[in-house]
Amino acid sequence: MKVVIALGANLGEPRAQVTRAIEEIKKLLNVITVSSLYETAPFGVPDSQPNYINAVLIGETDKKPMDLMNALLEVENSLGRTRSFQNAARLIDIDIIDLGGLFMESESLTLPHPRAHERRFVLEPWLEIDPSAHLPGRGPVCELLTQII
Ligand code: PH2
Ligand code: MG
Ligand code: MG
Repeated sequence: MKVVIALGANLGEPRAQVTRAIEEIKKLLNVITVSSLYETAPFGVPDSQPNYINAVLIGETDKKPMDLMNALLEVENSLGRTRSFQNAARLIDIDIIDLGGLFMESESLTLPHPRAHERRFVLEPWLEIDPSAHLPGRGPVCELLTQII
């Protein structure tokens, strides 16, 4: 199945952590395309947070959703991620945006990512590596981007 994964970091050495996370993800699945690294202003969180480094990758995997999510959580942990509160500044964040167009909602995983459509820091890197990207249930990524202020 095709998988779209977003990465973000805004503590420590964000560029190094995002790059290392991509290398670790290459050990878990067949990574096909990786976007550039984007420096972005913190979105939906206090302005006092440092800027983020964001990227998006597209890959191919046979893993089941929860298995993939748990493997990605292990990558986060191996890079030193700790959790205090939602949207707290972090060393690394790895989110599944879309997994083969699957819709699911459980306590620990919602697919597609429920807030991806409003996040420029996800849509812009995604569009860079897939000009015809489509977010299931929301529409073409190029159109979603025009709806964000
Ligand atoms: N992640 C968040 C909240 N806000 N803002 C930017 N620019 N980049 C992020 O990765 C990000 C965010 C929660 O996951
Ligand atoms: Mg996130
Ligand atoms: Mg996350």
